[in-house]
Amino acid sequence: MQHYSGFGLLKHGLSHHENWQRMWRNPVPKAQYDVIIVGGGGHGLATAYYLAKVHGITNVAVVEKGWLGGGNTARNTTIVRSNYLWDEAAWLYEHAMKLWEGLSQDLNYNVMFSQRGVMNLGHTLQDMRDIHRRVNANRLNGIDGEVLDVKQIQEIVPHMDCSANRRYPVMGASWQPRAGVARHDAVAWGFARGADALGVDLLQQTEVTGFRISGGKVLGVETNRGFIGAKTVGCVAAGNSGVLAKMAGFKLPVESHPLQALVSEPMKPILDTVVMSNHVHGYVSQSDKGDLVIGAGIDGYNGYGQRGSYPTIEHTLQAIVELFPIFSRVRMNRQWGGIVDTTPDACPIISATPVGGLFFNCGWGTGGFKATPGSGHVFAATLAEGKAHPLAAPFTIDRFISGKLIDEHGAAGVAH
Ligand code: FAD
Ligand code: PYC
Repeated sequence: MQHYSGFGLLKHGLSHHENWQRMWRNPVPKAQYDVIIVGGGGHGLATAYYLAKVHGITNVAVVEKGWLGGGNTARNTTIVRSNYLWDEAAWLYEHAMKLWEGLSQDLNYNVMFSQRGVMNLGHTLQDMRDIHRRVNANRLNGIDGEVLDVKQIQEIVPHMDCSANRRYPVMGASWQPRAGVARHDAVAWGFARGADALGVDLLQQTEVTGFRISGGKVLGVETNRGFIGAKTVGCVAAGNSGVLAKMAGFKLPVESHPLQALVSEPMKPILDTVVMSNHVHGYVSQSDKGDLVIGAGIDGYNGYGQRGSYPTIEHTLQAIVELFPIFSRVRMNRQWGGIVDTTPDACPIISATPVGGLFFNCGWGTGGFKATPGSGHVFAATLAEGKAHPLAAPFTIDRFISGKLIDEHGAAGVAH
């Protein structure tokens, strides 16, 4: 790290940020790659990075219609946890958690992973039964988890209203100490820089408009910059996955919905953990800048607009004020939305498809940021080997035919 004197700080503060080195190249697309990744969000960039780093496959392009990390990666509220109920999901998210724990060192880029703990509140007897069950299941899988009583909750979050006379009184919570938040942009930039340094071409402003398929096998992608050939194509396009599948001639069991978030004006530090409530239905943390970062569930209708409806904003803020009456006069600064791709069992799809050489990694819905390194890691292995990584194997599209669903609606944290 560079240290500046007071004068140096002033000089750099007033400079015009000239002659900064680019973090990655701006290459012209090659005619042919070994692997094309469609979608330059965190998952796509992580996939490219691990393809190059772990599997030595460097003739790779990431094709992004906008700018790197500008989709859900830039729009999410950065909660990272691994406290899922069923073994298959818990193993996948815990794999990601272990990668998070070494990610800044691995990328040599500070992703500001802050393990400040995540609390999931219970407001009814059934909530508490579910919490006990999930924490027990987590512990059996070696994942940290505790059940907190009201007194323990108040010690961690003294400003939350835990009085017994609330409409939905807080009765307890699950608590994952290793969970927390990370800096979303830095995650995309760190993976992008790492992938570029290993030879991956990052192609921005390059939109996939179709697939060239012959004899049931993918030959490459049609784009607004022309055809680009590849032996293998991996689609990691979140809310646009259904659109891409349609281009390839099949249907995915995903629905795209708006998911909104809000940030308040910055305040002095008041909340140093993450609080989520499925039941009252809102969640809140405080960013390093001081804003309250707030969200809830999806808007109920399907759509590709990156915004959302007013009733969801009102409902979300009602929930936060129900939990934290002390925040009732805090002003909201910004609101935005992303497009999330939800599946019937609230679990992702990491899978081969009916088209040879074409794979999809999607369906992360409202909760894929936390999986970013793990998703990229197992998808890279899946693309490199041409068959599912063991941790990805339960998440193929076949489960919607066989019925072997992994229902994680309870652990999803926000409704969808
Ligand atoms: P994206 O970042 O969306 O990347 C997909 C990319 O594909 C986009 O950049 C898009 O432009 C590109 N693309 C699409 N179509 C094409 C095409 N035809 N050609 C080329 N490129 C294309 N998850 C959590 O774990 N914790 C949270 O706290 C959390 N909060 C959230 C809050 C909000 C408001 C939202 C919207 C989401 C939240 N999520 C959260 C979910 C999380 O953001 C996503 O699951 C995750 O970021 C998905 O990453 P991705 O890289 O797959 O998608
Ligand atoms: O999956 O933990 C989560 C989450 C929080 C906010 C949105 N998704």
